Amino acid sequence: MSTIAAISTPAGVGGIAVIRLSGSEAKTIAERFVRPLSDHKATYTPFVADGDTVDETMVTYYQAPHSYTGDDTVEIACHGSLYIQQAILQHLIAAGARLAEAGEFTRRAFLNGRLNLSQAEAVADLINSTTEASNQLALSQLRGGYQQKLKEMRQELLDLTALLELELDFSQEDVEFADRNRLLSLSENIENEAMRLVESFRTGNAVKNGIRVAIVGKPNVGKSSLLNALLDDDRAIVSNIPGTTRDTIEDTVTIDGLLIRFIDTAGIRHTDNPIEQAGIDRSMKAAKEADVVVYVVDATDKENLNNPNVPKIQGTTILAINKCDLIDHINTSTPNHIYISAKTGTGLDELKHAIVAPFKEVGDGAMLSNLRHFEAMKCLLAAIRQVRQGLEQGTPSDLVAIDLRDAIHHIGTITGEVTTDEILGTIFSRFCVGK
Ligand SMILES: Nc1nc2c(ncn2[C@@H]2O[C@H](COP(=O)(O)OP(=O)(O)OP(=O)(O)O)[C@@H](O)[C@H]2O)c(=O)[nH]1
Ligand SMILES: [Mg+2]
Repeated sequence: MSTIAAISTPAGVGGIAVIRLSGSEAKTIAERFVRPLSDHKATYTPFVADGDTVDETMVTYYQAPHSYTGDDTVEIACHGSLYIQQAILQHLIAAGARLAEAGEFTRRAFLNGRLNLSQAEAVADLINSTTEASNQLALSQLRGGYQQKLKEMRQELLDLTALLELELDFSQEDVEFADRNRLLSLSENIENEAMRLVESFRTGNAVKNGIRVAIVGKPNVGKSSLLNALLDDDRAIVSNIPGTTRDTIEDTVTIDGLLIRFIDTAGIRHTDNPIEQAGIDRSMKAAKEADVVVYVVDATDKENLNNPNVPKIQGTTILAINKCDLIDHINTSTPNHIYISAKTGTGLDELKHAIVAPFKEVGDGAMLSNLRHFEAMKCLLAAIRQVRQGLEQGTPSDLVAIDLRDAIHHIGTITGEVTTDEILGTIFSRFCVGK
């Protein structure tokens, strides 16, 4: 396998930079420039090329298979000037290494069995995670997450399918090798697990990519004031003229380790103004796409307060009764509400808590956050449902076997037992060069 090299630290000037070299010739190539290396030890050594010292470096050698990639690997820590980084890399390439492609180190780790596919994907998520919660999610996936359970289920399914297929070879005789009850209960277990994971994707995805919170309601209730208060920034224009906000305004903030994207929207009312109407259409769209809708009503507006026109959405809706500083007696029959004042700040902590609460329970790997896994999981769910129904309805075994193979294939694409170049291509293209 060819020896690859890349700068593994971010592009730019830093205190130090790390250049990684991996492949069968890694040690030989490195030792043309540095002092002899010993396994798993860092060597303080000048990096000398053509008689000139390029830099004083710290070089670590990891002998195969005990390295990140599983191949011989050398990591050269040098001073982080752009000149030094580039010079060292170019010397390594002139000496026979090849520039690594995006994700190639991790791809090799996968090919050498150092990581499974979902762990490789988790590494990409880990690198890209920006908040504590998305970091936790990636870490739990790196540790195995829901993979282990799926793997065991797949193995059992494989065994039973083999038995079922064996029966087909004896189709003249009336034999039954595969225990139908076991097969049925296994299919049910897989169906339930797949269903749970498919359902967890909305939450998992929100934790990973940010929770979309739309602030909607009638004009002038204080939506933009609330946005500004939540962001602690003068982001949106506030005025006492109803219909101030025309376009959606978004910004992000971290609450309790979760990335939250707040979306202020145009107040919803009947209007003949086409521009305002376009804004209202956007409000409805934002509400539909949101993970959480904060529906704001004005505490002084008795009618709206008791019959709030809360849009129906998939996610959670929180009713925020704003301007509570203007009333002294609070009274409403509406359930699930929080009293707030965007002006004084009353109730904002409670509101923030209500927004993040459903996303705080990041169980150990219990959540699906990867789009590829989500798509495969939906295919698995469809296939295993067919199997379950087939078994219940006494469908001929050869047809059940086809659905079983289909289900096994889809579990395999998630756990990494089944890979195609296409799958590998999509996964590793998400990495940057040097990882
Ligand atoms: N007393 C009081 N006034 C508030 C509060 N929140 C907002 N206001 C006032 O209510 C008026 C409308 O506020 P906005 O934030 O512009 O309301 P909006 O819902 O964004 O309105 P549109 O963009 O027109 O839909 C402004 O005069 C605010 O100062 C509050 O909590 N208490
Ligand atoms: Mg507004």
